[in-house]
Amino acid sequence: PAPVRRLDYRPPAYLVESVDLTFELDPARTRVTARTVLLPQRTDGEAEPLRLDGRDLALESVRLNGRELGPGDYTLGADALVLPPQAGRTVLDVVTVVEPKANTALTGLYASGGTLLTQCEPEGFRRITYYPDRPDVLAVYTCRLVADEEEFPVLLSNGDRRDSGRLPDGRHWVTWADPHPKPSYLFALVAGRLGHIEDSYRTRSGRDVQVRVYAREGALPRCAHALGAAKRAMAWDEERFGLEYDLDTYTLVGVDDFNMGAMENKGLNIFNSLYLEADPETATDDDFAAVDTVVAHEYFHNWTGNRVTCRDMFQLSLKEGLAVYRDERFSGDLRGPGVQRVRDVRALRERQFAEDAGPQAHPVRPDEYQEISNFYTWTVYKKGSEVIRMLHTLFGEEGFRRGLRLYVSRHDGQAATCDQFVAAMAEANGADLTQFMRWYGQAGTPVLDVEPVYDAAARTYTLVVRQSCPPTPKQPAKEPLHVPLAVALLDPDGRRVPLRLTHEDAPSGTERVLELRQPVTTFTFADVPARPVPSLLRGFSAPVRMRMPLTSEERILLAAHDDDPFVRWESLHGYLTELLLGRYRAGDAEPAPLPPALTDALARLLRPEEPEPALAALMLELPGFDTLFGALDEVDPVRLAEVLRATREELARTLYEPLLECHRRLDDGRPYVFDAERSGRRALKNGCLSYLAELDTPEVAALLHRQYERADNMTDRLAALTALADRGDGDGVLEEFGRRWREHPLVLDKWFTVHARSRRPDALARVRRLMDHPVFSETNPNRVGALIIAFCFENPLRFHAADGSGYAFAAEQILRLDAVNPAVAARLAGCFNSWPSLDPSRRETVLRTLQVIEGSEGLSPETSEIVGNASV
Ligand code: BAL
Ligand code: ZN
Repeated sequence: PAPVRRLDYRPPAYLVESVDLTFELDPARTRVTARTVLLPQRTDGEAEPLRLDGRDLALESVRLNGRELGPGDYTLGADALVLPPQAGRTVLDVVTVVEPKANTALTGLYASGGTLLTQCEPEGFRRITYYPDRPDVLAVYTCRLVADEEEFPVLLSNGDRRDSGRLPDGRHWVTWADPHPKPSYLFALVAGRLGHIEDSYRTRSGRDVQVRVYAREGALPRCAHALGAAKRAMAWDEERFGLEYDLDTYTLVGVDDFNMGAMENKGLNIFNSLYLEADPETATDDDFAAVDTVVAHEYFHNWTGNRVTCRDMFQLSLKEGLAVYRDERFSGDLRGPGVQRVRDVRALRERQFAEDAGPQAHPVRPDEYQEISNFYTWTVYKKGSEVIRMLHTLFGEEGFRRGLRLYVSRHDGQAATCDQFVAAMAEANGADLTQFMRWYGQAGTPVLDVEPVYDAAARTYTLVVRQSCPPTPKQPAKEPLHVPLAVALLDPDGRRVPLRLTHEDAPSGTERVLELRQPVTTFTFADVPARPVPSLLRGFSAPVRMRMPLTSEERILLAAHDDDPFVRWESLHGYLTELLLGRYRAGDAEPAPLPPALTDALARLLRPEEPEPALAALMLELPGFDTLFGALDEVDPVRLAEVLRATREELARTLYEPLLECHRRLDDGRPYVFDAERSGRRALKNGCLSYLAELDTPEVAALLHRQYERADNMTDRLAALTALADRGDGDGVLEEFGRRWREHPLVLDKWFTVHARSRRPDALARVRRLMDHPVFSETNPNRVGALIIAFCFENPLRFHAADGSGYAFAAEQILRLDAVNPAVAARLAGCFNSWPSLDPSRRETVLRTLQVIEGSEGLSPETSEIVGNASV
C-alpha cells in the first residue's frame, strides 16, 4: 500500500458535533448503532464526498437525515463507506455488526476472558462503526450499553454514568456521557463480571472524584497499589503543573489480553493487568515501580493527550513523549531522581539507540508510515521524552512550567501539533527554538566528539565539541542540532571548580548548560588552576553519544566523587564497556587481568558507606549485550555473549568476599515493604547474588537455595530463581516455581522468561515445549512476550545460534502469530533489525529468512512494513 505522508495532511471535510452510540453486547455478534451528527467544513466551493472509515464491519443499515439508504446510495469499500457530498448539518444513523469473540487482533471491540472491551488507538474505532476515524475530529459522545445482566453486570464507558435500567429479557442497560469533546481513538467501553475497589480524591478546587479500580474478583487484592498510584499521580499533576482532574469519576480497569501496556481513554483508563496488579508475593520491586509509572502515564494523558490531543498521528510524540517525560519525573520524585534517570537512560541507550541505528530508524515525528500501529516506538516515546527534557534543561523548572501552562491553556479542546507545543515553550521563555525543531525531524543518534585542552600557563581549559549525526534511511545528510550540554569541572580532589568562560567578567556557579548550535563549538574556561576532570553531559542532558578521551583514573575519580548520579554511573559503565569491547576484539587471546583500580572501584560500591544502594546496584551491573553489540561491526553474537559471561565470572571470583559480605549485610530479614530505600537495598543484594551465582562453590549454592526457599516476596524469590536457572542445581527449583504458580499467569510469565533467557544449550527446545504448557496461549500478548519475544530479543546466545535454529524459530512464529495478532507479529519481527551488524554468515541467513517471511502469502500490512524496511 502507498504510505501515508505527514505533508499530505488536510483538515477534515466534515466535523462531528455529537455521537450517540448504542451497543447491544454479545460476544459472538454485537450490534452497534451510531448516530453521528456531521457538519461540512468547506465553504469555498463544492462540498466533498462524506468518507467514513470502516474495516471488517458487517453493515446492517444506513439512514441519512432519517431516510433509509440502499446500496445504490453509497459506495462501500474495504476500508470506507462513502456518501455523496452533504451541504448542511447531516444526521447519519449507521448500524453495524461486529464479532468480538473472533477478534484476536485485540483492536476494536474484543473479548478478554469473559470481559468485552475496546482498544481504539490508533485506528480501532473504524472496526466498530463507520466514522471519520482521525484524531482531529473531536466530538461529544454518549454511549448506551445493553447486555445480559448476569454475564455483564458491570457496564463502563467514558465520562460520567448518567442512567441505567432493566429490560424484560434479562438484559440491563447503562448510559454514559462524556462532556469533553474527544477524538474516536479515546472512546472505550468495558463490560464484564468485574469487582472493584475505590477511594475518593478531592481536587485542589474541591471536586470530589470517585477513583475506582476494576478487575476480576480474584485480582482485586492486588490492585491497592494501583489505586494509590492513581491518587499520587492526581496530586503530583496539581502540584507540579496545576493540572486537575475534570470528571466526577476516574476509572481504571485491568484486563488480561491487551496489546499495549495501557490506554488513556477519557475517564476510563484500561490496563494490561501486568501494569495494574502488584502485591509482594507475586510482583517484584520493578513490577511495583512499573505500576506507578504506567498508572501515572495514563493519568497524565488526561491533559496532555486528551484535553489537548494530536492533529494527526504523525504528532504522536506530542502526547507520548510528553507523557513519558511526565511519568519519568513522577517516578523520579518517588524513587529518587538520580536512580530513575540512570534507569531511563540505560533503557533509552539499549533500545532507542539501537532503533535509531537500524533499518527502522525514524524521526521523533515520522514523515511517513504504512501502519501507524508500528510507530509506538522507543523513538516516539523515549527519544520524544528526551526532547521534552532538553527544553526543561534549557529553561529550568519555572520556564518549563510556564511553557506547559501556556500550551495547555492555548490548545485546550484542540488537536495540536509538535510545532505548536514548541512554539508555546519558545514564547513563554522568549526563546528562538527554530533550530531545536530539528530534533523532531531528524532521525539517528547525534554524536558529540569532545576534545579537551588544558593550558597550564594561561590557566585555561578548552572544550572543542564537534557534533555529527550518521545517515539513516531516507536521510543521508543531517543538519546541526541545538544541543544542551550540561558541564562541571572537578579538581583532582573531586571538588567542583567555579566556572567562568573567558568572555565573562566573573564566575557564575559550578555547573553550566552550554548550548551547541554549530558543527563545531569551542568553550574556554578561565582561572582553572590545575588540569580538571570534566563532568560532561550531566544528567544525560541530551540524547547523544558522547566520545571523549578520559583516562581510567579520571573515570574512577568521577565514579567515586561526582555528585551527578548519571556521570558516576556513566564513568564506570564507559570503563567497563571499553574493557569488554577490548576483550571481544582480542578474539581468542588470553584476556588481560581485570585492572585493580576497576575492581577496587566496584568493591567500594559494596561497602556500607555507599550512600545510595540503588545507584550502586546499577553501577555494579555490566553493560548489556545490546550496548556492546551497538558499538561493533560484523559481530559474532555468541562470542560476545561468552565474553560477557566470562567477565562476570571473573569479577565474581575477584570480588567473592565483598559480594558475599554485602549480600549478608543487606539480607536483613526485615519484612517486605515496597519503598525507594528498601527496594534499593534489595537491588544491590540481588545484584551481588547474580554475580555469585556464576561460581560453583557450596557456599553459593546454599545461599541461592536458602534465599529461594525463605523469601517472603517475589523480588528475592525471582532473583534466586533467575540466578539458579542456568546452574546444574537449579532444576528442582524451576519445577517448584512452575508448580507453585500454575494458576497465576502473570507470575508464570516470569517463569517463562527465565526459561527463554536461559544460557542452557537446550533453551530453544524448552521454549518450544513450554508453548504446549496449559497456561501458554498464542492469543495472549503477555504470554507470547514472556516466552517467544523474550527468547528472540533477550537470549542472544541461543537466538543467534550458528546453525540458524533461532532465526528459523522466529520466522515460524512470526508467520503463525501474524494470522492471530499482526501487532504482536510485527513486534516480534523487529528481532531481525540488528542484522546489518552481524557477521557475514549470519547476515546472509537473516536476509534469506526475511525474504521467506516477506514472500509469504497474506502477510499483514503491519508485519510487511517491518520486514520490508529490514530487508532493504
Ligand atoms: N496511547 C497508547 C498507550 C499509551 O502510551 O499510553
Ligand atoms: Zn502514552
